[in-house]
Amino acid sequence: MWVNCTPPGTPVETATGTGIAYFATDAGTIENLVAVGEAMLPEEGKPALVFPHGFFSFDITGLTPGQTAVVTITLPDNVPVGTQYWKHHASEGGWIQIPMGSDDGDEIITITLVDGGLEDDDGTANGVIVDQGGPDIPGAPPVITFFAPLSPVSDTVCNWRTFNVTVDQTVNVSWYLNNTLQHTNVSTIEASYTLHAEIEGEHNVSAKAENANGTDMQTWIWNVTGAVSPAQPGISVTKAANPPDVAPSSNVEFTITVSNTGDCTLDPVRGVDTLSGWMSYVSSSPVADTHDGTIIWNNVGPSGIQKRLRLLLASLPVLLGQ
Ligand SMILES: [Ca+2]
Ligand SMILES: [Ca+2]
Repeated sequence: MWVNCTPPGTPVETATGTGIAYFATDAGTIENLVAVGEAMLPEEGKPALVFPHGFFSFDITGLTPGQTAVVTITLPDNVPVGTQYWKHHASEGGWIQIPMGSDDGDEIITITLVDGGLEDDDGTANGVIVDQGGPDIPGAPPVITFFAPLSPVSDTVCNWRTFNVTVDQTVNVSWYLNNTLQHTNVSTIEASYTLHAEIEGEHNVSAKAENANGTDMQTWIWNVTGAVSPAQPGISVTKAANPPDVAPSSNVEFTITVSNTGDCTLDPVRGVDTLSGWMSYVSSSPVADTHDGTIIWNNVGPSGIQKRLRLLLASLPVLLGQ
């Protein structure tokens, strides 16, 4: 007995060189069947999926207006269960997924196209269906491969805490505090987010890594405890002159010490000093902005315990009022 092993339909060599695909329709006639390389289609909005056989463009002619056609596609190789069929449909806003049948792990899939429907690129019920699309192999879902710090995390009120995740593929990472979205990092494999500990209690911090292949999530328990005493900002400023007694026409070095005496980080700190009428500015470290008799240090720096400013002033030749 002679067996015909050639699949039914119109043959076309795939754009990716994987072999011959066959397209058959249960209504009308397949025409203008060509393979389309992925690079020929717009990148914008394209799902992050693998299209091993590229894309195909064809028309189905000879339909009655509005008729439905079921196209049976025999691919060069088996495609796994979960395969999707995507097409680029400009008038529908770009990339769309259309329903696919016979998704059972072999090389044969079906797509159902309706003249004038979403699946029809000419968009009108005119007896012709225009189609351009292709099957993808679903990718593995993303996995968060690293996160820091370890959970649970403990901080006191006023502290800042940075959370990090690293993912094995490009994703969007969305950050949640107590299930409320805070921020999203777009198209990245590494993301971090810094939160300020404001409210005592047990909180949840989550990083949700998501793309077309799926999602993964890391959740931290974040215990925020109160400071030993109620958190209060505090600052003290002292100023010492050297030499302590100023002679006419001499330089005096002032050391201004700023101390953070509170519980919170102070950043930035702005120092303002007013010149005596009988002194003139020479220099300072760090450099200060001087005008109208005031000396201003912008951004003296974050808290620490102490910060020192050195200010060199010169007295006038004759001390006024003395
Ligand atoms: Ca099948
Ligand atoms: Ca049509």
